[in-house]
Amino acid sequence: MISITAMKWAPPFASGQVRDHRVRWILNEVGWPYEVRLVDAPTMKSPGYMTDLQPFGQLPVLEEDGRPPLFESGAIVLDVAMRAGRCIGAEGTAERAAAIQWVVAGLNSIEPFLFNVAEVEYFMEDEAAKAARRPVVVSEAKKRLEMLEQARGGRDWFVGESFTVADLMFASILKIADRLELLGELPALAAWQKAILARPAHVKAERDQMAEIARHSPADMRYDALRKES
Ligand SMILES: N[C@@H](CCC(=O)N[C@@H](CS)C(=O)NCC(=O)O)C(=O)O
Repeated sequence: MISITAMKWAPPFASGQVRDHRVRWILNEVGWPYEVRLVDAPTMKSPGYMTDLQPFGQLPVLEEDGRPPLFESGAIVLDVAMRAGRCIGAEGTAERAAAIQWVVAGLNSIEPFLFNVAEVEYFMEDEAAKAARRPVVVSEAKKRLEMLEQARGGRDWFVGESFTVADLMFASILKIADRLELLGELPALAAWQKAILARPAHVKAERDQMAEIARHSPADMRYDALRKES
């Protein structure tokens, strides 16, 4: 049986966006059943977790009988799609290479720009520093998103003639942009994302994650225990 790690609780800005939703989504797309192992902060930062599951004390991690655990949401999405032979083009084809290329591009060339904005909005406390940095990171992120939309060129799918992990990854990454209100000037890209997110496999992934988070409270993450240790 496959098991994936997910957070017991996450703040409202992250609910529905914690990266295990990508893993749930691809597993739902290919129809593989899985269990969810909810973890708190001290568990993620424990030596056992970091040695055996995720060296950076983060999630998601996919565990499966008879295989070493796998971390990095992008790696897990690619691995599941390749093993299932679904949503990634046939082995050895240019279509598969392009799907991998776009997944890596999403993670490497788009997501970091969005996180620069997220960092300012959600984590910076100094209002003056925030006001100085916000226009710079917002402008850079918007430029990247415009380039992405150019590259999509109005197509329904990033690769070939059907849904692939490239579409999954971009629609997932664009959730961050949408919540940060960075898609307002790109209505066609926003509409494309909305259509991809309407896939039942995603709707279930997001709904399940949000329901688990709603059942818990910040106290369940035991951040206090982490602070006492440090
Ligand atoms: N590159 C990693 C990033 C993992 C990551 O940032 N996970 C976040 C949740 S979305 C996390 O575990 N945050 C808790 C922490 O860093 O303590 C991936 O895509 O899996």
